[in-house]
Amino acid sequence: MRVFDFNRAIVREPGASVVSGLRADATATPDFTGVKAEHAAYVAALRVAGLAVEMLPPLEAFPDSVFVEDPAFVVPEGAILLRPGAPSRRGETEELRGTLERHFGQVHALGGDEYVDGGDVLITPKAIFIGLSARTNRAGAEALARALATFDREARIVEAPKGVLHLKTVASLMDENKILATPAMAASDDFNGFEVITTPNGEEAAANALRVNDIVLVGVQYPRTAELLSKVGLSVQTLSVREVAKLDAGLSCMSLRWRTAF
Ligand code: CIR
Repeated sequence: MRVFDFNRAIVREPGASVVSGLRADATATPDFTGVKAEHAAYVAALRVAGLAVEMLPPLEAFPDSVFVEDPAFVVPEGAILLRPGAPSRRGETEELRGTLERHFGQVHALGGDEYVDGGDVLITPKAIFIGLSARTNRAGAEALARALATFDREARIVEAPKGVLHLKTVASLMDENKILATPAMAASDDFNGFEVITTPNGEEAAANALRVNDIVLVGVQYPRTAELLSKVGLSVQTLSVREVAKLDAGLSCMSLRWRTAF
């Protein structure tokens, strides 16, 4: 089984409050109808790729809760309830607990001063990379690494480049041996042993792409990246992420994905 083979996903419908979500550029206000349309197209793409998608109801009290990847991390062996680094997002974790307990026999949790956003956790066949960022601290990364070790999963703690939201803002797995990364991330030694494909100038935001089964989802506004990926033999499907990008989000953020035996 490849780490990007999935048959299940959890997503959360965006609420109208999504337009008040956290973002670095407060002048770029997303449009609710646009976010809903992008989310619906994303869910449709996951279903076409073969995933059974469970859609959770919107949570108006948590504007960023559509980015369901951040409050948890899942692998087929179990789930880990994370503690998002942004105070406004912490309550999202509890809102996921029941759903994850229904799907997974083992559910771990972080505690105390341990903070991790799922956007900082990149699964690869070699290791699960945990990026230290403004959202993910060392105590959180180490606690997550210990939880993953109980599933016999090896974690590797790295630094996300300064000024980016998450590790997966700047890197994503394309196949067993290929990583798509921004030039800043590609310049680190973290992905030694992988073939690193660098995002073209001006398309750095394309680095938050998503490999799902046999396809790679890429933002439609990044045509040069899509072409680059097609040229190395990947099956690319483009989706609009114009509105969610205004919330510093991309394609990995909107689902939790895993594979079950049934
Ligand atoms: C936030 O700042 O938390 C949200 N506006 C965006 C979260 C994006 N999540 C992700 O990349 N995993």
